[in-house]
Amino acid sequence: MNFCCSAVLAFKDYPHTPTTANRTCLEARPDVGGRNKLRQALSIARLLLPIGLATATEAVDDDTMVTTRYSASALHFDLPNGAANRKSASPRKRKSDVNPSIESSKRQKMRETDITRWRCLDEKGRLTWHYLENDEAAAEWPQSDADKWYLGLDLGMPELPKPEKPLDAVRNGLTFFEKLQLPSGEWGCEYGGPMFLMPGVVFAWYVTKTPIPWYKATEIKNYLRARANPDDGGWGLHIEGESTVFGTSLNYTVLRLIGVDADEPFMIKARATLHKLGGAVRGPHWAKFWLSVLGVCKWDIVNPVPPEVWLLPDWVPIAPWRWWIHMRQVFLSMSYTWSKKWTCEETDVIRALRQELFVEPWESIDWVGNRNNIAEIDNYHPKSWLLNTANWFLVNIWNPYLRAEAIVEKAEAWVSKLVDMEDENTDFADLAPVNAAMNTVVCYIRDGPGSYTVRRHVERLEDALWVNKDGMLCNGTNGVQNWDTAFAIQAVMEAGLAEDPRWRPMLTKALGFLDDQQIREDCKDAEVCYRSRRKGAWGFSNKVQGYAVCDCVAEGVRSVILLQSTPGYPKRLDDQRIFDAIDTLLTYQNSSGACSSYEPTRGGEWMEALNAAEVFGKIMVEYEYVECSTAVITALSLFSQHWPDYRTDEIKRIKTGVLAFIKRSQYPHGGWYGSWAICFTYATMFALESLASVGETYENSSYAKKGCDFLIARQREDGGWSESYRSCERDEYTEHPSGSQVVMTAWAVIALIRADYPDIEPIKRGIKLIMDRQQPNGEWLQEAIEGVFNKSCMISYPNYKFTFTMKALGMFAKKYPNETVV
Ligand code: LAN
Repeated sequence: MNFCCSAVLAFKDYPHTPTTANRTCLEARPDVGGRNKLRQALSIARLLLPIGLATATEAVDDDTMVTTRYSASALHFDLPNGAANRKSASPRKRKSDVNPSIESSKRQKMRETDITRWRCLDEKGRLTWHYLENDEAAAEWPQSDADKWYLGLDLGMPELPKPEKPLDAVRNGLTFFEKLQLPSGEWGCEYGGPMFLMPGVVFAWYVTKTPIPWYKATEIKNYLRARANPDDGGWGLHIEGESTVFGTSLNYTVLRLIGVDADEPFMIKARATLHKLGGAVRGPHWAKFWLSVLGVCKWDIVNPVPPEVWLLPDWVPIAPWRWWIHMRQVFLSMSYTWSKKWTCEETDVIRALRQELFVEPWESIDWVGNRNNIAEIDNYHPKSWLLNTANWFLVNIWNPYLRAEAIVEKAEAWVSKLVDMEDENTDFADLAPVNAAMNTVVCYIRDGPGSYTVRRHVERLEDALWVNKDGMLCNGTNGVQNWDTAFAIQAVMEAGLAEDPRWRPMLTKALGFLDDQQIREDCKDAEVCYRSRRKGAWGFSNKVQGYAVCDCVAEGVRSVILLQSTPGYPKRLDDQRIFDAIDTLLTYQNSSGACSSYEPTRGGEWMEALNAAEVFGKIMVEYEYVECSTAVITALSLFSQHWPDYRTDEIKRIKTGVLAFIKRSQYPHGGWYGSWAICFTYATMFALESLASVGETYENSSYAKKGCDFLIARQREDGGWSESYRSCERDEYTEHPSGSQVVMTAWAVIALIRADYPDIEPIKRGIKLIMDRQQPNGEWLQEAIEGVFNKSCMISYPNYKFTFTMKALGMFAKKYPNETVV
């Protein structure tokens, strides 16, 4: 059995776990670009891009090519200018190539893009992908190492000397990782996982009649094929999950809208799965919403999303400003479109979808009766009796009898204003692609085709798209730039390598990026649109998105302080800018003591009873997070070492509050639940860091001891740790069936070293696993998915396999300088 097959078998329960087994190598390409040359190439490429787009527009058929339910027409894109010759010289294997269940004889019907023509453009941390159809443009703008790495192409990196000590492994890791640094100084990455994001983008394109170039349609199709469940052909909530109505109905619709024929075998298979699950009437609220926008469902099937809720006075306990920011922003634009009951133009493909997505004939569907019908597999968070009662009242009393025109107008106007403020504060990038797609639809309904707001939205949706070896996907945010860059800096610092001149240029560039990306101003009219202080903050991705996140501020300021206090680095941020960051950080403490993500908690946990999304848990309000709270106090501890007199009392208070929270949130088994990555291993690392920051370690703290014992008890035979995303869903530690994972092993090792675990042996075994998994070129390969949000949805952090592994190795090297391990 070859490795590809065994990888597929090993991940049977987790069918879409990416493996690198199917990466193939292209010839090494000479690196032609100097900085100026690159800049020149970028401007030529920018000039030439519209040409590519125009060709593409002509090449893409609209929905008229799919006329009947099972028409034989497939996605026949015309091949402009000899494109048939432009395939990559070496065949690029995609996941679908090793996946017999989705291999199709029809595959050759689909035109391939030439993988060597994709480029990721970095404009001060705004990352967008471009396909260079024109030979000259492609020659002028060569693929960078980072591009190649994102696309699964070989970088042609030489084998490095075999590491003798953990620090050698860090050096090798850095040698590779340095190649991936982008021109603005940050690291980029795919940020996929959720399978409900691309549908929003494609639906926004479709309803606004935005042409979809052939190369995008091709790569979206490739990606969805690669991510279809190998057993049943459907799609889940996220790439590792089982097929759901949510994932399958929306992604099937995406494929149809981009021109894929209903008759393709993989479409037939997906449809059969959807029908087995009961058809699209059994989708969750968000699926019903989108399908109604498209006119595939009727609006009667959607539970109410009344914009009137936005008219509630601020003191009302359920007023939307109190909700978790993602929920309120989604609710905001959704409520406008729901209120208008707006539906896009009816087309042949929409008519066809009405026949394809349901088990029963479309004309006989009881839309009202299916409002609360949801497939078990989708129903992660069933609606509460409170929400069901509220929905009943809205549908049967409020809407028909009490919803006066004047109230509706007022509510829609206020919601529309808030949408504008969100767009203005983010230059249309918006909080995340979910609300960006929905805001696009709002602007289209309100401002019409061709309006500036729609055009700018469409441009901005690009920021969340990504291309990897499997195809085109939509990222969870417009990137992970600040976050990954901060961790990269900290990994080198932990290893004690920052003063080594070899890494100075890389770190100086990274510092420059953080300098550039610090948010310098609060939002315009912040109180009106319920935004918090953000001056001096960093967001998760970049400055233009502009949402301060508690732990992103913490990791950002920590990295800046660390580097700026190391000899040989410029002082890019003066003291006042550091104080600005600290002032923002200090706004995050809740009355209970601990910290949340974007804002301090504004509403009670009981509001979860109004969670209408069904597919996610813990979504309605801000909670307190071990991860965010730890990041805050470790950053503040470092800050106080440098500026001991600044806001001393408040810093002391926040530290005390966080510590009490860490202690009371420890599980009886000794671990902590992680909300933003998987799961107990991740949060236990943070909790032990918190304890260590005040000197509580294995020897003197029962909490730290229990935390270490928890980890030690879960170490595997081979020295690694392996936690599955099921832990997040089930709230109990669950192993990943594919065996030890380097990222989790690194988290556990970091935790044990921080807590000063007395026995070096288990730590050494973990370190050995990390070193054994390192490739001869210094790289680590992708394993199972690392991140999570809202308990049920997983998300990838591809750079963690560099940043946390190197941090673990570096910390080990510092603590045990004479240990060789191998
Ligand atoms: C993220 C990504 C980063 C993450 C950390 C900084 C790691 C965390 O410590 C705090 C929370 C935060 C900022 C976070 C919040 C929720 C996000 C934005 C995401 C997980 C990325 C995608 C997700 C977002 C909610 C996806 C859209 C889905 C909805 C349910 C609206």
